[in-house]
Amino acid sequence: MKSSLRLSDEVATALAAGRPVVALESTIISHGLPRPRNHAAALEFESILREAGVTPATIAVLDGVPRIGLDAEGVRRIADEDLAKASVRDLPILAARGASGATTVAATAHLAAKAGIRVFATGGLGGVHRGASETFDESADLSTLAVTPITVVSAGVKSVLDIAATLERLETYSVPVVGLGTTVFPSFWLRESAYTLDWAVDTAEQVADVMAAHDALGHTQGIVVANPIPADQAWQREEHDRVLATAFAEAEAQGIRGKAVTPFLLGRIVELSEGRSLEVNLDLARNNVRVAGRIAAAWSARA
Ligand code: PSU
Ligand code: MN
Repeated sequence: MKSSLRLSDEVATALAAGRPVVALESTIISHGLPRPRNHAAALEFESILREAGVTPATIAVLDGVPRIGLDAEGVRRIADEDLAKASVRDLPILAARGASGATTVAATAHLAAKAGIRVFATGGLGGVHRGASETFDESADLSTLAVTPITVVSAGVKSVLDIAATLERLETYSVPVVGLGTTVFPSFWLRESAYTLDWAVDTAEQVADVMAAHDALGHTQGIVVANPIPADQAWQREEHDRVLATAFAEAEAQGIRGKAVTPFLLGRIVELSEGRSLEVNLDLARNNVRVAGRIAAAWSARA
């Protein structure tokens, strides 16, 4: 059975030398962004890091092997193939069957932490879905961060989720949440939400300080860095509210459930906004990748 992690040479060398490494997820590529932009985005996220002197580690399961750092063929596969959306619980099944999957925030964080990577960039974190008190639909992203020592940079969570409940769960799980330059929790395409955070940090070095203190206390949870999209790149609020309401109503009417909810909503939101949400999604993801690169550099500088 093929089950052990396979690190690319580039990632293994960088980690062994204590150089900065940032993990990148593959579900955002396979299920969160439309083809063919998804392939360009996967390559661009990696090159943003390389240009900053940071090694990218895009993570996916290919033919049963959890891969930490993909070659060009691996990046093409996560963009072009119809891969399963793989959370932590799917990893042993993919491994046992020699199957492939695109890893969610949960599965990416889990595998990255096992490989010794401390910083991870994504677009938006999964969370508690609206109506979860009936459906129990809460992303394993949250329960995984409760037990996974990695710092995740995200633009908050989408307002299709129950943001208040998501923040409550992160509190329950003792996962620190810090806003970068703000105490207003961002909602993915928008800089704001109705919810505030207790703590803001202003620099990547301050995030590294929190990580070091977290370790010194023996804490093993993840840390969430909420990074709002720059104001000039945010989505226009009226269109955002209108499109989300429509997409949400369609998901309800069509009875979309479980792990299909997030990809369905993201896909419909891109269509309903005639691609405008996609540009915002790409901008916020690029911005998170840049910030994660700076945090990884600050972290490796203190080792
Ligand atoms: N949020 C986005 N884009 C995404 C996702 C979340 O803006 O592509 C993906 C991430 O991979 C996240 C997953 O881990 O959706 C959460 O899915 P679920 O709610 O089924 O746990
Ligand atoms: Mn779910």
